[in-house]
Amino acid sequence: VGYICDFKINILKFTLNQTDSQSKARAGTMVTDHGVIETPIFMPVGTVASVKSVHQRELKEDIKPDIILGNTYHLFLRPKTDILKQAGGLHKFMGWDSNILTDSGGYQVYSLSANRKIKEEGVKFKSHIDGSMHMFTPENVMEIQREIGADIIMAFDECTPYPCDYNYAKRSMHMTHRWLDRCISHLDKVPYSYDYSQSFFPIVQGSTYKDLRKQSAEYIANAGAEGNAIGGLSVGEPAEEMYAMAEIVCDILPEDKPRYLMGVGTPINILENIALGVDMFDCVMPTRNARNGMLFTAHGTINIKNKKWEDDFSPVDEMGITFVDTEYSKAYLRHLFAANEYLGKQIATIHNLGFYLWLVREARKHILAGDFASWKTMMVKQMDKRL
Ligand code: PRF
Repeated sequence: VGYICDFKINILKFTLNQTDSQSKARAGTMVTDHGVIETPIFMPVGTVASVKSVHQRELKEDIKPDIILGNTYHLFLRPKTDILKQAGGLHKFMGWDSNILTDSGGYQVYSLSANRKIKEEGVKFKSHIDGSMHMFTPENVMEIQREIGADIIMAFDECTPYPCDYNYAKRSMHMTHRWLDRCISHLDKVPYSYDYSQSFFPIVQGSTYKDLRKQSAEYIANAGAEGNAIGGLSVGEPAEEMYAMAEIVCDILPEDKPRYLMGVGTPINILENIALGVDMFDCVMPTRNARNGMLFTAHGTINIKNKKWEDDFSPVDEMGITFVDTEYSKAYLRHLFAANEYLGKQIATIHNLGFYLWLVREARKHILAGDFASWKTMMVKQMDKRL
């Protein structure tokens, strides 16, 4: 009693508000030093300190995600860690004062860089920007993520490709586990770079093998981290296999910690995985597909470049989740894409992110109301269409 505490709290607070009785869906609340995150949540991807084609103001006021994602791999190469440090961290650099999570580079280094060499020590890789050579290790990736300064930072892992033979998947999983131990022991030695705390999430691997997934989930659960992630899925395997793996893993990961399924997915994938007990998602799909003219709606997907929209003056989306849905017509948006105007990509991105955030907020409402399972079944059927 009477202590004046001027340091920030070093634990991610996660409260389960409701668990669904007819599925394994959960509604929760996380609290970090940058605010509250209501789950289930979708995190828009802001790879290079920018959610592509959306102003931070539109993100904050119209799309309203409680958290966005950045990538260690990209930020390390450009603008480089030193610039982020001089700026006072990623939040200040990009003008985003809400939550940020950074991925560790444990995926981007495999998908983007040429000539990568994976060894026990770490991964040597060639920059996709200027061809320069670099090395990521569990230790330096923890240091880099401290300096970038996200609220949630990720373990350094190897995301196996699909398909992946059993022996490779097993060896890789064990290496990811050894890398996790190195991440954890190194984190203890590296203080926070800024005046707020960071939470650390380890990542389950194990490809599409049930026994490996179980083993990995047990190992990761044992680490006792503040939240846990599932990696190595949505890499080309059939959706049913992804769901089967997510279910095995969710059943083992601790109930009282948030669960993050990395790089997933379509609106349908998200609802199905929420039903299995996943709380957090990220994916480039709403932003990347928007830039190609693909819109997600509650009634299916639209290719706005299609000639059929040429003289359709109805609103972009009758639901009107964000301002772009009601202020512009499909014909106008189609015209912007036909003319290759920047504004087309901006409108489509705001629409798609608005829809994804609406979807997870609706899921939460239905979990709290107790009718999530039937709502999910209805929505999955309704969204599985091309308009
Ligand atoms: N590991 C990391 N990031 C990721 C993945 C992973 O396995 C995936 C897999 N879908 C997306 N992002 N570190």
